[in-house]
Amino acid sequence: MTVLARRIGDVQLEVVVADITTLGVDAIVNAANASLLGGGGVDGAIHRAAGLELVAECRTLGGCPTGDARITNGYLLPARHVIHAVGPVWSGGSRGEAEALSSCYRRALELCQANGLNSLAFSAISTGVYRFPADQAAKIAVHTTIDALPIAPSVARVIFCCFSERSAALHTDVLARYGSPC
Ligand code: AR6
Repeated sequence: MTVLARRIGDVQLEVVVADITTLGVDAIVNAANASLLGGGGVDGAIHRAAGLELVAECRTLGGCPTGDARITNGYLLPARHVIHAVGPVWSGGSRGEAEALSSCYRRALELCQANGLNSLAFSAISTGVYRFPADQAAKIAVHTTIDALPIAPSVARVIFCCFSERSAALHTDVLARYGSPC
């Protein structure tokens, strides 16, 4: 369900409430851990829906540091690719958590550009098991994405895929201040 859609230049940005494994975009962004070998939450849902070939490809990557991201195929998912971003574990906010979370969004957009991708959907990285405060995370997600759009001119559509109405409201509050309705 689309909650809000805004246009900034040639790019459409949307807040939707959905299960990210159902979205037919060029890439969905997973909230992974540093092993890249799967886990619970959205990571577990993506691995279940993609099938075992996904974890087989992830094993070849040798993990990923916090704040960075890696791209794989999407296998049985409707999405062509999965971008596995490793968000920070929240530990009070003074250990570089905001910078690391921001870096996840920027790195995902860089990977889209490097692979010529047009559409991507972000999960709300770090806001579940990793306990990043959802309001602060939504601000970082939207602000970083908008700031980084110039580094990813291949991208024409960005979805902030929220799993709850509350998460969607937090993203909507920030995104509504930008661009024009579409
Ligand atoms: N579609 C969209 N969003 C979802 C879905 C889904 N199917 N399922 C959950 N979410 P989390 P984290 C939302 O805990 O905090 C894993 O075990 C959820 O409501 O999945 O970055 C990894 O392996 C929340 O808003 O990721 C890591 O070990 C958001 O996704 C660890 O959890 C992120 O919650 C990463 O923790």
